[in-house]
Amino acid sequence: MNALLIVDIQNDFCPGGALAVNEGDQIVPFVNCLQPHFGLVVATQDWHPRDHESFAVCHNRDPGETINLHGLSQILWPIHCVQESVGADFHPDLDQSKIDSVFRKGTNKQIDSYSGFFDNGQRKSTGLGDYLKKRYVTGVYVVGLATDYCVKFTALDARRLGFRTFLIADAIRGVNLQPGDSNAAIVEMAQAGVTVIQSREILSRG
Ligand code: VGL
Ligand code: ZN
Repeated sequence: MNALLIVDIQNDFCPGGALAVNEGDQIVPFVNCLQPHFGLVVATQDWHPRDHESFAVCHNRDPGETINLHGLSQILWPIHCVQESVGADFHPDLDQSKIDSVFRKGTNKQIDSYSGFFDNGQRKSTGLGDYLKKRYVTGVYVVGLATDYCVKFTALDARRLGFRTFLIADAIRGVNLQPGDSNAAIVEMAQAGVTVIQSREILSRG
């Protein structure tokens, strides 16, 4: 069985949001069209406590700076995706009716979690890997935000866990703190064994 994995399509990552990704909202129609083509649809949701230590304000620093956070390198972000806030909600146009389960991440204030499977220290699992394996998922198709962070680490972990992993390139967008970050992320995923495809390759088959 193949699963569509929708990564962090939340208001704060879309234009107007706290950590807006350029054109982040433009993937929503593609993602909605893709959903009926999958036996299982799962979403991840960045879900931070308001004092999360990935937030620059917690350290009197500016967003974009990098610090050592409890032993891990951490890019500091604007306050985003605070639990129960509108910014943490899924984009209003995202079809949620076909989502079988939502996995929330970034809930421990001491450690960030880009991947939908594990925190950035690979210490704690969200349960997503076991959830997929229990449902006999062998192929994982990744879409969402942002290409150079949560999409990348989710796809790399999916591959590492042994799933056939696909990246739907026209259904992702990146932050690009540095120009070219998203393209570099796609190359890194491809080199790790992730197959890069376009949504029409799915939409054109039954
Ligand atoms: C993300 C930065 C911080 C993402 C989440 O969803 O890619 N990026 N938190
Ligand atoms: Zn976050």
